[in-house]
Amino acid sequence: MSIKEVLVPDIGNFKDVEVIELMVKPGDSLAADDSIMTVESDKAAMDIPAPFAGTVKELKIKVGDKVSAGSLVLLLDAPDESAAKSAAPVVKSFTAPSPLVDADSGSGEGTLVASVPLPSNPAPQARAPIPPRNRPHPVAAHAGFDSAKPAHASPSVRRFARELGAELSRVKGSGPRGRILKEDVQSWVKAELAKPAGEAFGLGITPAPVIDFSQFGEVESQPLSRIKKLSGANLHRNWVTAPHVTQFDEADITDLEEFRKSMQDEAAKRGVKLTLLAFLMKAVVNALRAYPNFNASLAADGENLVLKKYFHVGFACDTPDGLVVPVVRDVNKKDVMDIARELAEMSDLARERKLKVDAMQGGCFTISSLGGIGGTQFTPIINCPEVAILGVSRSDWKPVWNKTAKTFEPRLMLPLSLSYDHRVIDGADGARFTSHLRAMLSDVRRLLL
Ligand code: CAO
Repeated sequence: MSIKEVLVPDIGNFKDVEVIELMVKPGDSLAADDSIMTVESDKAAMDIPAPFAGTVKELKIKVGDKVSAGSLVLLLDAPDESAAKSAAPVVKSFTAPSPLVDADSGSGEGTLVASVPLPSNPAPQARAPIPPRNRPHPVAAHAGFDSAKPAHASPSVRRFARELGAELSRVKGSGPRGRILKEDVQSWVKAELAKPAGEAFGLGITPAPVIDFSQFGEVESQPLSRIKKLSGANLHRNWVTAPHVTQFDEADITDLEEFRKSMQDEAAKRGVKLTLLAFLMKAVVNALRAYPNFNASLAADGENLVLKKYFHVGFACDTPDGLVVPVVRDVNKKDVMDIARELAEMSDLARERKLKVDAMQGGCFTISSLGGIGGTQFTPIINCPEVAILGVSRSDWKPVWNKTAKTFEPRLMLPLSLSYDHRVIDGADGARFTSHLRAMLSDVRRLLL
């Protein structure tokens, strides 16, 4: 081991720049490239890294000092090997500079943070000239995440904030001239983590008050089923993250119901209950083909839409333990009888808790039918990452103007509620999709095409 001097390296045209931050103190063990200090001119700030590993013996500068290339920074107790390396004519760390783009910087012009190790105090005869491209690259001193509120922070603090995912524009600086220090970032992250979930995401959701309901009357507490807990969390996330719009419509299913009933006996002979839901599945696939954006998911990067070439349709199934969504695969390749049989089998399995996990995966679109129960309309929650869901309510006989618009005819009308993710689907397409469905359902022959 020997005591080596660490000098300010060649920092280009910068002279008499101020030391604004010291990251080390006597006794600290440093690895090569660890940041020692940050210097700042009126235009830029840059970190000065340790040229080699060692223990800080003595600091020769303090915050506020002005330094230039060659100024003595500190004494480092370093292994003789490091010293020998640093004195070599070609310094190893100079051969592969890899400046990192400073993603926090909003200036957009050459905002690079130098992470290039620099030689500090090679013996004069061994000092290698520093090629300009290998000099530390300054970052704009006041470049911020949000240009409306510039963040004033050193490259190392920016890097630290980036590692923790902290937005510097939201951190209040306690350093000189409002500069953001590492401790400020730490405090900000701690405070964010302490906030209730909704608030931390910037939703400003007031936490629900804890109420003792027994003060108002007799109560009984029952644990939520595992399915309710899981689906509850997913429904909440889907409701909060996907901007929902619900499009309402009505389909005339008079002829469809007549046809379905006329087929009941034949279906029964094949051991099938031919349900409306099976026809709805066929109609939905037809509409998904016509409007492929509905058979899609947003990619995780939020930059792409993943269009699916398969047609797996889920259906909400009410079970004693809560809501599950079995998925009928390749609906486009099956006839209504097969679909009806599968719907019945899957519903039974779901209610007996025997449905396998993979039978609930891979859905492209979901149908939630409450028609067998009642209600006129409802707004279903999208089963993300799908982008739309069709709600079906109870059909009802209604007086509808006939084609001549002179008399009313009793028609069986089926209420439809299509909720869609407005990030992916525009209102016009939402209305086109339900109109397409209406056309399919009001003329059963179309379903065969
Ligand atoms: N309008 C009027 N009657 C309807 C109807 C509609 N839209 N849909 C079904 N029916 C009638 C049927 O004709 C049948 O009557 P019959 O027994 O006299 O023939 C009865 O309701 C039962 O219908 P079905 O056997 O076809 O079953 P279904 O399609 O109504 O239900 C299933 C199947 C799995 C969807 C249902 O059991 C279920 O779980 N529904 C609840 C779904 C749910 O909870 N959704 C909300 C999720 S939150 O978004």
